[in-house]
Amino acid sequence: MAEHESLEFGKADFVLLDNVSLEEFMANLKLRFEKGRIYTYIGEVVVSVNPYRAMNIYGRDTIEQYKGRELYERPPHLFAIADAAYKAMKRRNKDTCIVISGESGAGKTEASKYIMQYIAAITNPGQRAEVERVKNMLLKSNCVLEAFGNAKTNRNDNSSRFGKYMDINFDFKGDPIGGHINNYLLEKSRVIFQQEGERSFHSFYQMVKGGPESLLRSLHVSKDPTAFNYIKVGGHIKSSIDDGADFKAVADAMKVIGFTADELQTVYKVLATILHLGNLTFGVDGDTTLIENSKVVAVIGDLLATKEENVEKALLYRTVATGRDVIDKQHTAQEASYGRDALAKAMYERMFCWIVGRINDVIEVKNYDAKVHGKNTVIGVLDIYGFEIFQNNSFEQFCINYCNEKLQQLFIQLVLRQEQEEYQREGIPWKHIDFFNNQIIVDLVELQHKGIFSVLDEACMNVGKVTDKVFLQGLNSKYSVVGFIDKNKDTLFQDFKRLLYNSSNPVLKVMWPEGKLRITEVTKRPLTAATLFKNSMIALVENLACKEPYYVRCIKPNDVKSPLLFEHERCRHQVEYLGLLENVRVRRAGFANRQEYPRFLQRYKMISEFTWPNHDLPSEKEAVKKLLQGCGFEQDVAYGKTKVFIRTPRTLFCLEEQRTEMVGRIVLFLQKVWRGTI
Ligand code: AD9
Ligand code: MG
Repeated sequence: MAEHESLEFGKADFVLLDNVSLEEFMANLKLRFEKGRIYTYIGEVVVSVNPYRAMNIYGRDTIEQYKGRELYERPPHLFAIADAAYKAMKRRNKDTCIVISGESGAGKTEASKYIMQYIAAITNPGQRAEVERVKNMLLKSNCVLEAFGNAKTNRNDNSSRFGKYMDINFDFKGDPIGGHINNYLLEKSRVIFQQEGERSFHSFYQMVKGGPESLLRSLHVSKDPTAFNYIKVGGHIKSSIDDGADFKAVADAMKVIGFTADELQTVYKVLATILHLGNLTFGVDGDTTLIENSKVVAVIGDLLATKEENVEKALLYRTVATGRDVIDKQHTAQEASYGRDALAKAMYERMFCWIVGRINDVIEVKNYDAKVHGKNTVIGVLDIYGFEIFQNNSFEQFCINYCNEKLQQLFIQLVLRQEQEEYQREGIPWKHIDFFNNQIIVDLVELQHKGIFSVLDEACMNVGKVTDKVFLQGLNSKYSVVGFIDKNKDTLFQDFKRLLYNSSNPVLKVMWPEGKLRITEVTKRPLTAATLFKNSMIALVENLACKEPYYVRCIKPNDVKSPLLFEHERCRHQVEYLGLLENVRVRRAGFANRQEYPRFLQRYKMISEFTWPNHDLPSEKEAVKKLLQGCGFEQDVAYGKTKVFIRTPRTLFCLEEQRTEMVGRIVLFLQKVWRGTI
């Protein structure tokens, strides 16, 4: 018996529940988790519970089981949905996307990697070298992006601190020919500060722990991470990760992707510069602000390939334009510290974006001629930072959680829309189901003039007059607003940009093109961080909305990373805010199952004398009708244009049971024939 027919493991699809109640839903989720069945469907949506242990379900043999199969033919799996997205793209020439959501630590990033591995494994049967190259790059990029964009948080030892949307492009044969990565708002404040128990980005510890002696010596970096203020704030330098081994893996991956030796060196120099910046301290002597440990400045000058005095000047002075005059204004010690931190954050963020850009350079589709080869189609995979609430929540959490609300909104719209469209297309009447619509939350954040982002932007425009406190009066939320205004304004003095642009290291220079602007040419009011983020989210959602979406909804079973513990309350909460129960209801309100006529017939034709072994009816639709009438299911089904719709799961069960029985009989019969007893 197939796994999804056995009750021992619970219901493989939540639409098969006898009653759609929260209790039954939770009981099924728990039972399956405890039986090691971490995936369950809601129709075509995969619900996944993080197993927190290595599962033997991602190997080559499993891949083979799912290749080319329909969703319901095998136990629920990420591979099945990856295959569905792939088939839809290939068969119908449609762009599809796989949206992976869930809170921090729920398993999104792992899921996205398994999905990519699956797609890589089932494509390019002809072993074309160029396709193999592209696949290799796509897979290798994960390890690099995680090194620079992930960090240990109190929620997840390998938490994505940026949002990632990756397009994989396919040619007319269905083989990957390239891709493109969009990254969203890196949490750069982590470069200078981490909460208790957290770490900065992996890349720093990897270099300090795994970098060869000669490299570290040239960077003036000791092997002891506690020597650097910026990366020891969280107090937890150790993690479950082997930083030393990862250093080598990342360096190798970067080389394979095509980063040159100079580029790699520059990356290390930027990391080292940031570490040294964090150790700089400022003091005052009378009216003069000074750097207390000037040796560090010399090291930074060396690393940035610029003169020591230029570094010092950029740290202590700011060029300001007053009318037609340009003067050097000295910072206070506090301003200088602010500038130093801003520089460290900006250098890291800029390098991260540059790394993404370099990866894009090598994976981008080149010279694809649609006229010759047909449409170039796309599967998008979205893996964002999950919803998170910490002891202290700041601007970053606000943006991250807004992003999650925005995606939930898309889910609501698309799941409803898809159902409606399917029924309309197939000519079947549709009954409306209510959802909790989180549009009000999204509006609260992003609405023009009234939304929180607008209030924040307004606060930022009124330089001097409005402080974080005033902003809070207008906002009155439970977020800690400390730093909201600074983070939103995201100022980096032009002096620093010029410093980096003028470096004689060409790789560094490339990262800072705007450094060539003179102070009088600099835009006075650049777009704020919140506005940029909001715009990128709106663009992302528009992009996803025009593709055929597939969903993976990840659930985190407990807060202690245990493979055994299913914390009921924590899980219930996630089931509720992901709207999973409503999802089941929508799916059931109409028809729990639908299948195209030919497929249906192929699977069940042995249970009816009218269709076994062949039918003589004018169409497959007519044959399916005759079959279902014969079995007495007429009341429970509807006939669409291309698909048969089955209302209750029980009918499907009965069909499956009859099929199993018939298959058994047929096998027995054949055995007898072979043995010559008939
Ligand atoms: V965040 O929003 O980026 O903070 P994610 O991405 O949802 O978060 P992630 O995929 O990083 O979570 O999973 C967290 C950890 O759970 C992993 O490092 C693994 O240790 C563990 N995990 C997740 N999925 C699986 C799995 N399918 N099999 C085994 C898993 N372990
Ligand atoms: Mg992640």
